[in-house]
Amino acid sequence: GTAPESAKEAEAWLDRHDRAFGLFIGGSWTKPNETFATKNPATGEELAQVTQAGGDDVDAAVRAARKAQPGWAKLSGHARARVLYAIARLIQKHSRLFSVLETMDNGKPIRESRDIDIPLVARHFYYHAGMAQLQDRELADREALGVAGQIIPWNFPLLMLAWKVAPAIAMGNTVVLKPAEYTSLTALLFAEICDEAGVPPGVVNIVTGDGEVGSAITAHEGIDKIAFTGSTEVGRIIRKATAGTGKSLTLELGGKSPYIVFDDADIDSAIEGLVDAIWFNQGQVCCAGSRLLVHEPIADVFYDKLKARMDKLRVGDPLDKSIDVGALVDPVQLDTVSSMVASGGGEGEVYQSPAKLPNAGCYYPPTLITGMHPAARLMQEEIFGPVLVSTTFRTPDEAVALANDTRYGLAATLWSENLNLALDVAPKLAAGVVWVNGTNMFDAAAGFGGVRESGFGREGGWEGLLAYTKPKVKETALKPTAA
Ligand code: TXE
Repeated sequence: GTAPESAKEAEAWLDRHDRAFGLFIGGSWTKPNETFATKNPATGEELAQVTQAGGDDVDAAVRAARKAQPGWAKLSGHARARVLYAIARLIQKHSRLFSVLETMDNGKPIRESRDIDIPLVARHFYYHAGMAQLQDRELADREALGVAGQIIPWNFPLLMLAWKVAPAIAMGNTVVLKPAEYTSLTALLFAEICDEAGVPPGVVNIVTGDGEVGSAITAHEGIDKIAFTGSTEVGRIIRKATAGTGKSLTLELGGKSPYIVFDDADIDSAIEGLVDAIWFNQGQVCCAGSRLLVHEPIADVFYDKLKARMDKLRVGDPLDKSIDVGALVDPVQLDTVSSMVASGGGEGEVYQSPAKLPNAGCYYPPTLITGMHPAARLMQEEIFGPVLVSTTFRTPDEAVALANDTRYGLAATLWSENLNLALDVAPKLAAGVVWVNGTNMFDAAAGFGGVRESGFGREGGWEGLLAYTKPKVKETALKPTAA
């Protein structure tokens, strides 16, 4: 076909599966059934057919996970660690296939999937392999929760899978994971390497399909914990659905994270940071620095430089290694973004990158909207696209007030060369993570998560690990001691 050289391996993998996928349950594949198309958003072409799981499938997956759980938890931490190391190594071995497939299914630039997503996935499994061993001694008083139901979004398909699966199985849980309906392919490839890595049947189960499948997982009585990343709206539905059940819950939801630039900031670095904050992954990032707050004295200079930088962004075919901004995930998402700008952009001054967009595909130009009232709809609502909204501030107190004027609280970024100012402002920002003179810094060892309507619970690090455990029931009864 017309596939570029770099896509050949991924195309061959799809062909090997006759471009139709079943579900991965109890270590084996079901026949493709009730399938729907997953498309390449950069071209609109269908990549493969993916199964819409039914209630019975979810039930079968939960039963497989339940059956496998005691045996998996009974292994030593060291034995589980070996499996996680094997997963990490196989991710690295097949990293080219994973990155190309991710880019084809999601639309993100290959530079990002190759240099960020997939390496972070491998690191997440390496890190949690190390953590698994702690259960032999340091964490001997904690045990697995049981079966985790994990529902993930489409913006970082394999990375979100890693954030969910690695800590869960490290601690002896088994999982039923549902990828987002736009981006199931790397999760299915992951299922294949599980086998190769020696993951016992039933420890990792992958069921594909839409929100109906997600709600069947949420409602299933055989599940002990739900971990969800996605929209605040669905997070609310899941919280209600799990209320009054014994299920544990962690939610990682939307954001409208402030990006504050003080007048003494290193402006060029702050602008490079901003490119990363809002145009990385076409702005489809929960912690995107999507609300720019600029100190008034530098506002004109800053906006001019930012526009000049926007003019240089290369928008286009995500498989092209020189591309900065690729395609949005789906025509629905493109429509959401463009109608939000069409209806709300008039409240400010809109500047769009002059890049020539490809004719086909879900492309939207990098966009800056300045002079926004803090209460404007686009200043308050998550756009989840390459659209930056902005206003100015006069004092640090005003910057803090504007930054916190949101129902969300996932991340915040601030730029200043004045250490005293930075250390004064950072703790006042209501956010799960605050980055100073940098942005989008992720590490498997650092817990990530939000406050307020951005959700609760942390993923990664110590807290993320403990969220998949409970205190171990001690079998030795306490004897009353002589007074
Ligand atoms: O998310 P959904 P969508 C935001 C972003 C975006 C908007 C809509 O603003 O524009 O959400 O995106 C599953 N019970 N974010 O509609 O629906 C669904 O199948 C259980 C922010 O894609 O939340 C998918 O697997 N599960 C975000 C997952 O939930 C249900 C990332 C997420 O999809 C369900 C994604 C239900 N009732 C979107 N309904 C972030 N914070 O990173 C759907 N799902």
